[in-house]
Amino acid sequence: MNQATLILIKPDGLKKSLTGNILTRLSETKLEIVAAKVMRVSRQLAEEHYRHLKDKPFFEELIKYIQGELHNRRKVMALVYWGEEAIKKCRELAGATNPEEAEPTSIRGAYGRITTTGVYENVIHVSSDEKEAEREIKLWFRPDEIIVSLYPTKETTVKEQIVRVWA
Ligand code: IDP
Ligand code: MG
Repeated sequence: MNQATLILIKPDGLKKSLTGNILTRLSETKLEIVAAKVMRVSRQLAEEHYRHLKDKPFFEELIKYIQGELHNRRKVMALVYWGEEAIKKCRELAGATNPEEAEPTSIRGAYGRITTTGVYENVIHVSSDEKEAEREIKLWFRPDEIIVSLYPTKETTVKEQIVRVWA
């Protein structure tokens, strides 16, 4: 069954120059990259992305982490991978949430760490099921940023919107 999953290379992954390494590992899956971008993460996006963890004691630290404030790297690389069993394959390669419990050869096992303030810096995000993948992909990407048609779209007229174009 073909699935889509959101992958984020988190700010620690970018700071540690792991982008190439992580993409190489993910290419083992033979999945297709159907969207990719480097972007800043607003507080609103961070809170929405991690809304299921809102009541956790590490929530505030987690928001700072994904926004890049712990690593002085205010960006993430966001990608959508698509293909057969995409979620399972990418979750397996990523490894367990806690980097100390993750398989040593998994991405998180090899490169993650637990900070002294308690958030798991685990280098990569992978959606955990199809419902979460859909919610997250719609949160991080507009339909026209993805080269395949994953979910239903509609056309709408946006009036008086200010957009930036090349000068
Ligand atoms: P996942 O990233 O493996 O799907 P989630 O439970 O969705 O795990 O948690 C999102 C992120 O929050 C994790 O990747 C990790 O960075 C952080 N996190 C989750 N649980 C803990 C915890 O118990 N302590 C510290 N950080 C955590
Ligand atoms: Mg999760």
